[in-house]
Amino acid sequence: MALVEVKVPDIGDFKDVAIIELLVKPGDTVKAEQSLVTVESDKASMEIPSSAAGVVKEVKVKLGDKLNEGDLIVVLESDAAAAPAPAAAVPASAPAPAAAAPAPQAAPAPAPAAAAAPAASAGPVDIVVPDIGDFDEVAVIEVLVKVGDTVKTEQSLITVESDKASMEIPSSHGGVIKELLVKLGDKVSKGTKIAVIEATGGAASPAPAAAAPAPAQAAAAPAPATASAPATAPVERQVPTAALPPHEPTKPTGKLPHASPSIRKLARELGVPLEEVKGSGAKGRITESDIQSFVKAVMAGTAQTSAQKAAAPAGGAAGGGAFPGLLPWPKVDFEKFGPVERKDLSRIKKISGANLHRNWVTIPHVTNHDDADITELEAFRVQLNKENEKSGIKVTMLAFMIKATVAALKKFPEFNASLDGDTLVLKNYFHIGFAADTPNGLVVPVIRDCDKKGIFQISQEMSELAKKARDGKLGPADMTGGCFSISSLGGIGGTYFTPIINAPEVAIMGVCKSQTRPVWDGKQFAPRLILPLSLSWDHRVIDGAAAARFNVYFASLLADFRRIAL
Ligand code: CAO
Repeated sequence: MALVEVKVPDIGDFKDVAIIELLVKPGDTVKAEQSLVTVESDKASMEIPSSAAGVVKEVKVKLGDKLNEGDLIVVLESDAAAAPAPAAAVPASAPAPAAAAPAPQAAPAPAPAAAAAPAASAGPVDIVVPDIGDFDEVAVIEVLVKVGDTVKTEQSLITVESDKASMEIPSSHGGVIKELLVKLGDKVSKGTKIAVIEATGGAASPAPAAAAPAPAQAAAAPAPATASAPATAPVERQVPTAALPPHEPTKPTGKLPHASPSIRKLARELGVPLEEVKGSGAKGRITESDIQSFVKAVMAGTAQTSAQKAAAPAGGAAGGGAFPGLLPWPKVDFEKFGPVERKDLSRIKKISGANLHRNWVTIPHVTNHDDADITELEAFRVQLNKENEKSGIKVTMLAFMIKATVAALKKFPEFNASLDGDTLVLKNYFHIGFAADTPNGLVVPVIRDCDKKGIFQISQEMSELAKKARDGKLGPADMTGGCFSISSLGGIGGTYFTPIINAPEVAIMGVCKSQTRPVWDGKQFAPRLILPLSLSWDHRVIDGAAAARFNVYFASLLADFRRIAL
């Protein structure tokens, strides 16, 4: 075992570049060529690999440190007999030290060759990929300009990326882009023609600005190659091996999201539009956990990519998407018709809206309406509250409905289920959710194990959860695990409505305000207190007959609560 010092290799013109990511810590076992840190300039970012394999003994740098060639990064305990020569930063397999520097540099070539080179007259000029060190066959991941754009000398035209670094390739001339010869996914090397520019005047340089000159080249005057005749081999176009995800920006954004090459690669593999991910790292840098959170949010339906929004039938600019032929959402200049105010949807509304929308369009809903005669139950409830005035616990009809729901779920188990692909998951627990109206929007807290709780305990928990909901203090644990939900508008009014199923549940009971109505008892019309019921159910799981039976049974329990004990 020997101690090996791993230093920054020849990184060309990369000078004083800041460390933005530490990729190893003491105790880590690293392989040769494994990335140790990521450094970044304003035009490029790169990972610096280890020159040897071993166990990290000491990390000699920290976030924000500025690195230069030869700086010590880590000390490894290694089997290697002697410290090998520093690995080339990019690509790791660089054959010769002079060529090793991939050299994405902090800024484009400091002095465009224009100053030293003979002035060129205005006219079409081929813009080629300059000497970018050992970067060979690197993929174009962003095209920053389009035909017709006016660009300045040194303005970035495309971004290229290898597995360890990404860099922007600047234009050697200013002018108007006449032709764009590369597209996303193309592989480019030194000399690849990127564009034809109608140069704007004599200031144009005949030599491509070096994106990343190796030190030797930087020191010497650049060789005067003619812009229209790339010095190196003809352009080799390649079809990308893997299809680029559809979100990949095809129009210039002018700004590459702040992320290391490995994060970009991860995002591409997962189809994550990196420009839509919010970075939590230093200076908004996108980290792996940002990507994970983004993917989780999209999968959970709490966030949408802009492509999904555009495809959405409501609120999005474009129609179609999952519903081809659907008209786009109308874009109306409301101000034309009168004064308006704009207010962002609350966080709860955004989250519940996305969930409700998904549930509405993906579940084949049917709603059965029915009535329950709660005359006796209401009298009992009023009496109960009178007797227990001092307890501070007020019993509302909802608590009775929760108990009746448990009994109905026991009798009709397919209502206490969730679909998992083609499998029905039948639950042997009874957690009931209730919709609560809060100043910020609708939430559905869940009361657990309602089969094991009495009316008073349910009433108490309900009032605590409703308060927590109104105060915006419900946590995820308060709102998950529900089997069936009840949405009660009874304290407000209405007759019947169509509640939306709270997926992955398969049914929801909506109730409106009870009213005294004349009901024929066989001999005469008698005044009875009638509670309107609206049961929405998932037709993939439940049939209409079962739904009607559920309602009839539920209503019979409320009509004579003693039946619950049967
Ligand atoms: N018929 C007649 N009166 C009813 C009733 C019914 N079905 N349900 C409740 N009431 C009465 C209560 O008895 C109470 O009367 P008093 O003040 O005279 O005692 C009053 O209405 C208010 O009740 P409440 O709403 O405070 O209590 P609750 O237990 O019925 O409901 C809660 C609690 C949190 C569910 C409710 O406040 C709420 O937020 N409801 C809205 C749910 C909702 O928004 N659903 C729609 C979802 S779909 O968009």
